[in-house]
Amino acid sequence: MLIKLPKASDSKESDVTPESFYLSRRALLGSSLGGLAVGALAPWANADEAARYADVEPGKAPQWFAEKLPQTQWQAVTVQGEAITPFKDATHYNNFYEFGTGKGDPAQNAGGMKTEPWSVVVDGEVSKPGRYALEDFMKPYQLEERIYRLRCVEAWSMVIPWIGFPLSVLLKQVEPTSKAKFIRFETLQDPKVMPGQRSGFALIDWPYVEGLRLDEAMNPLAILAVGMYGRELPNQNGAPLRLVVPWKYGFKSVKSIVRISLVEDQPKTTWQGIAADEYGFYANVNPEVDHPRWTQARERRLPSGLFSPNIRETRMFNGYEDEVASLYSGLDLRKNY
Ligand SMILES: Nc1nc2c(c(=O)[nH]1)N[C@H]1C(S)=C(S)[C@@H](COP(=O)(O)O)O[C@H]1N2
Ligand SMILES: [Mo]
Repeated sequence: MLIKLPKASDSKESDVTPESFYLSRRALLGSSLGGLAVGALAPWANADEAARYADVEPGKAPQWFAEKLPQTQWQAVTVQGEAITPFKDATHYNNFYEFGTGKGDPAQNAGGMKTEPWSVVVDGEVSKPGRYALEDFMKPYQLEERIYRLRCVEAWSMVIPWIGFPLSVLLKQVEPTSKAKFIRFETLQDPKVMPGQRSGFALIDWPYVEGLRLDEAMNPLAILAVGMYGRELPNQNGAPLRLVVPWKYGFKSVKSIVRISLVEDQPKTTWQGIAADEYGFYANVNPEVDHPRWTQARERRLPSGLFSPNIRETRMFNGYEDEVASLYSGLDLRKNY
């Protein structure tokens, strides 16, 4: 199923500048995918690219993922003329407070989180609630690659090739009742493996919770991701299942999900609990509404250094205005930040 998206995010394969490419790496590392033949290689994955984009570390994909990957629809959505962030940056500059507050902490500490077996609960206002082993949960879904901008509220950004499926497909399947108005997500809570949950970091009331309005969740850009860079998600990026909503600040894209609930009332989210005047429920990327302590008009695109800070103008809805602006017609985006 190819989702038809208008101009801004619809593009030709040649529009993506694959700075640090990964697909061809899969050709070299077929064995890392459980010895299965890797099909559906993009036509531009030639030997030159294989040499240039060799920075993706292979992972240990669970069987269900290795079996699904060859049927993935590659580049179902891309960005135009912007380089994909190198794998190393996307996996070593993270926010995942369960594993510490430093950008390098998740890469260092998340290895101990066991993602197999994993179960997901779907409950609340749905006709078909359930508790699923992840491999069963994933059975109905066809994987797609979505290359999206990720804009953190801290004014840095990346371009990440996710692998996942539209949240709307899950929603249609579980059949929200007429009372369901919002969707609420919960991250794993396990102080044994998550040092951030046992340290005195009492600012956060665990587990990490995020939510969307139901119509936002139904937007074709909202996905649940299980992979990135042609492989499964690394733990520090929210394995084995995370949300990705590219038009919102990164903190909405909750990681390592164990529970998905359809609810009547707007969920109380983690960042609202920390500082409601700084982090709102909507959290739409908006260059015209500054954070109380810094401007949101610009962002540092990673990789970014002292001598090449790589500053860009931040775009309304992170560049996805054509696709999502209609969700907010009549809503005061200054009040509903
Ligand atoms: N459970 C959980 N999810 C989370 C976070 C977190 O601390 N805990 N951080 C959020 C923030 S602030 C950002 S910017 C993104 C970062 O995703 P990435 O590390 O995969 O780039 O994850 C979001 N999801
Ligand atoms: Mo963030």
